[in-house]
Amino acid sequence: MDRNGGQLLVASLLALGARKSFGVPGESYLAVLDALHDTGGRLDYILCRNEGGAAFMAAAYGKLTGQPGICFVTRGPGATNASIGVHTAMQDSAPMILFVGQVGTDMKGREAFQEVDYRAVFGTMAKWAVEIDQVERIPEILSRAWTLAVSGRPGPVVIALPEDMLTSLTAAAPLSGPVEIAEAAPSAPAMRRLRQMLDGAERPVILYGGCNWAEGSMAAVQRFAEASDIPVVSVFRYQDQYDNGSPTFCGEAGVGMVPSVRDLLREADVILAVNNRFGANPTDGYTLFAVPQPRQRIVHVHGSDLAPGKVYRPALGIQAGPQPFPETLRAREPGRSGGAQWSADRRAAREKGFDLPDLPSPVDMGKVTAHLNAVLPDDVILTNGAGNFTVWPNKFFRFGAKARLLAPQSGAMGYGVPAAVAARVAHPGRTVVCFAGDGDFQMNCQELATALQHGAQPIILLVNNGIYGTIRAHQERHYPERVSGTTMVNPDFVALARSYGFHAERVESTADFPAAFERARASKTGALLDLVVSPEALTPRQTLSQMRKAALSAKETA
Ligand SMILES: Cc1ncc(C[n+]2csc(CCOP(=O)(O)OP(=O)(O)O)c2C)c(N)n1
Ligand SMILES: [Mg+2]
Repeated sequence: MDRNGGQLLVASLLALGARKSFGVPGESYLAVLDALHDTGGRLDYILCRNEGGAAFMAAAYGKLTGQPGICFVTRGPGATNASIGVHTAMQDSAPMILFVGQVGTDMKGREAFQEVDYRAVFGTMAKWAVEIDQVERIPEILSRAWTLAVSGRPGPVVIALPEDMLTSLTAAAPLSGPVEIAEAAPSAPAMRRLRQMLDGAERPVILYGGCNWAEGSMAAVQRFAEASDIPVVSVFRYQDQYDNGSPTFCGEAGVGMVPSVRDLLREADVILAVNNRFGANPTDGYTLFAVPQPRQRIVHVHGSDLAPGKVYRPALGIQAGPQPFPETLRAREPGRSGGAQWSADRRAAREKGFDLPDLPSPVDMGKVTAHLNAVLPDDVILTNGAGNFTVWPNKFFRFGAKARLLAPQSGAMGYGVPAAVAARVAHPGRTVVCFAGDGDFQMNCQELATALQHGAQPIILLVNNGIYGTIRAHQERHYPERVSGTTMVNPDFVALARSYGFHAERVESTADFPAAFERARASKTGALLDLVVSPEALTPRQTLSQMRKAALSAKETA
């Protein structure tokens, strides 16, 4: 039976196990849309309002489920809108496949209408960027793309689909089953060497990252860390993968790294780094460890052979995935660590960090977050984009073993709302709470329509301070009293959310929050709470005025 390229593509995606996709339509891939029609929703197409939102949803879906998030967008304008999701999936090491329409092969290379050279544009942003020129090769390239997206260091793949290729007929058979990949397991000699190094260590630390953990394998890391008395630190925005209630958990090596985490990594003698990459945030801008030869002995365990040795020469590199590796860990003898007191001090410092002063704000986000910690279910999913407000879900929420955080390592504003919609698509029964700044929210608030259309509405907590707070803070520190480009005139967020069918309320005091939150949770339509927050309360411990004053007096003394 002959099929066209669109049908072959959709049949192959179904065989691989894809059930959800996110996209914005375009005339460049009508054959795919037509084939989706035939699936009767078996491959669901979540119709989004902007390709940036669609690509963020796919990136978040991949991060949450471990299956590639599938995204369909049109040529040039659609593809360039979607690029933010590709970049974010790459920095997050999250599996994703972006399908992009392409001009017909008869026009290519002429700068035809909406033409883009996808290999050139996405070549350095994605794990792989490819164009399918022959319809028969759709199954081969899809199989390779899916395998690449989920294996080694997971990440995004971009596939361009020339229009005439999609409408060509072929007798080629679609793929017939999913891709199954057994992760690399560590060798016995490598584990013996690791054992020697840990036995000889006085101040070992476990640093982990990545989103492709299984619950059982992280539980094995936790058992090992607890039995061996080794402190555990997460890289930027992966603190949800470890039970924060474990006495071994010492915090997140992320933006705004607290001194106790910085000291822990700086003073460590052996760092067992598992499934993470050494980006700028966990290394405090590449200052914590000497490049390329750190004083700390780094054992870098990663499923990709390209990870160990990137930036830092490891004392030992082990190619092993986050599933098989922890199962092979055997606890050190108790009391082996000479640094038990040292790590206990760091943990105590983390705990102290939860004591916050009252914030100078109508709604005090410290108290709001403490309330949420108490009332949210164990398997809650939190999401956020970028801005100072992220300190609340990222630094002040305690993630249990089942709670998840969808937050971009790329620091992309606008991720939180689409990620929350994707989380509701993936897990309709779970509570999903999006923290959004007023600037952050407005990057993708049009996706409330996507949420409405697909019955995938989250609860949105809008931290409304009227400013692009992060940038204002930098501004006051470097150019005090010279406000430029950081004050917003905002819409009526309550009216906006209601127009999308959401329950919405403005919350003007901390005392009003618990009841408003209960109404939000009870709402079947999703909810937005517009939280009135003072721009002064931009950080948990320093006000905007204090930043400005400190910068002015530093200028005077200079
Ligand atoms: C897509 C994107 N554009 C711009 C930035 C730069 N940026 C980082 S934080 C920020 C301000 C965020 O403002 P808001 O969401 O209101 O949060 P607040 O800092 O006020 O809490 C900006 C503009 C970014 N990270 N991502
Ligand atoms: Mg703001």
